[in-house]
Amino acid sequence: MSVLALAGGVGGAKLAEGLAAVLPPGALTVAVNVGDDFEHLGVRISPDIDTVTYTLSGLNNQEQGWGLAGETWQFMDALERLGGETWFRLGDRDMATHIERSRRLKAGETLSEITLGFAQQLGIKQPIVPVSDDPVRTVVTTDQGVLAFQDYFVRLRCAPIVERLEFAGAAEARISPGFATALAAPDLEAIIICPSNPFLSIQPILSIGGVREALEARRVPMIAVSPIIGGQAVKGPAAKIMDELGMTVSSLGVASFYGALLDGLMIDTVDAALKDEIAVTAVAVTDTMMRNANDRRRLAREALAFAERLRS
Ligand code: FO1
Repeated sequence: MSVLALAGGVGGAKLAEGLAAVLPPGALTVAVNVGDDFEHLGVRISPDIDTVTYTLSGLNNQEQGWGLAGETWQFMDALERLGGETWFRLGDRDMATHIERSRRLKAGETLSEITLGFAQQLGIKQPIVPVSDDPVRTVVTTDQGVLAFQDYFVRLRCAPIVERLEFAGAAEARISPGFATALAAPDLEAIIICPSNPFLSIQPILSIGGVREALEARRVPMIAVSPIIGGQAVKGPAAKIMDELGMTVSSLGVASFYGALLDGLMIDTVDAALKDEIAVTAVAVTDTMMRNANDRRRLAREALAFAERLRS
């Protein structure tokens, strides 16, 4: 049996970790957003791929969600002394990832090959694949002008008011080989959209040429876990962006965002009253907060069981 998970940043990586823990090695493919990628200080940085890779290898900084545990910051301190840009925090160990990825890209390797190579080196047993090896860049049009994603998200701390999101290159970008293989797997049993920001992490994936069509042609259930609990995002600016884009800031808004694409939506017990209003075909109500490894495994098992119920 095989399962495909779509993930972006920190929230997505948590459920991906739970799924990786409860599924047999090789049964899970995690397809990761690349819209947050950017060139910075002369290196290529793929934050969502690194967050998923570090999380599945157990090396991630659990409090922060991104970056490595036990990190040191000598490089940042030395860069500061030289007057370099230090708004995007790059730890000393994290820098190895960016330098080695950049070296391999310049040597002609694809992002997929590099990502798989790093995962294998770090002992990860579930394939992690970028959704595309072609450039896709989230561009945020705000009241403070048009911003590259990390300028909006990190440098300006999501303060600007979002007017529009675009995913430059997405229409021309091709689905990556690993993503296409997972989608076409004859033993595929479920597609799970992890509780990542629907706009910043999942929409860039859906915007890639052919992805939405491939998902609509699926023969297995596709479910999403709502990243909004009680009108608040668990982490990050999802609620703020929903509000700025004029959407209902609740699981209702998430359901209407995904529309008919979903077979089921998992919402938190806090939002149980919304269950009957949600137009998605099926709604499961459970504790969707992932506070620790047990929570991540439990939610993963419940998501798989929910998909199983929808399949039969
Ligand atoms: N997020 C921050 O809020 N501040 C940072 O300085 C920062 C640095 C950083 C470095 C490497 C990396 O892989 C992620 C990093 N992130 C940082 C998180 C990143 O901006 C987001 O996780 C994604 O782009 C959105 O999910």
